[in-house]
Amino acid sequence: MVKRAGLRKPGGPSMAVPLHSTLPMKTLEGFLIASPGTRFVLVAARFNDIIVERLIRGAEDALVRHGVSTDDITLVRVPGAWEMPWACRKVAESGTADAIVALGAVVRGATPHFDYVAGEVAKGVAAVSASTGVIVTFGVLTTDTFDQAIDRAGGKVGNKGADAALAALELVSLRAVLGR
Ligand code: INI
Repeated sequence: MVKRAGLRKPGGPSMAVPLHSTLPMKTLEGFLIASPGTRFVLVAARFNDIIVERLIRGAEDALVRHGVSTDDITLVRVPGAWEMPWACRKVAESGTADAIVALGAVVRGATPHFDYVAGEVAKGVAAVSASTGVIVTFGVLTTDTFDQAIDRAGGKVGNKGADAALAALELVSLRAVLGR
């Protein structure tokens, strides 16, 4: 007899939640394949440049390895993470990008400055995507230490610039399915 995993009442002796759906539901998802001519804009802060440079290289490398031409990747530099929402909005409204990848590094210091900058860049970048409908992915590190940032910029925890670039690539492909 095949026993199906199913949802039981919360609070029961055991809550069996299926890890994979057994139902043949329709699933829409994107792939990591670029259509020729898809335009990506990397909006990157210059602050903490040692880290951000690695995020930029990670993003560029990920896109190129997945078939994006360097001619279709544009880099926009801004002074710091605080300026990124403004730049992302200008790029989004210009109609020149199929997807924007926001890249920066906000590292906690001795003052509350971090909290203001980190909070505003996250909210601001999300707001640009929500209000314009343009894909904007988030490759902005917010870490307690410089070492944690290095670890996530091509160090032992991967490269968040590459991750954000691949997320953008996937969403462009998903958008083709979902419609603009
Ligand atoms: N900008 C960053 O990108 N990362 C930081 O860690 C950071 N800290 O910690 O101060 C930072 N500050 C600069 C800020 O983004 C603006 O460029 C500046 O305030 C001028 O508007």
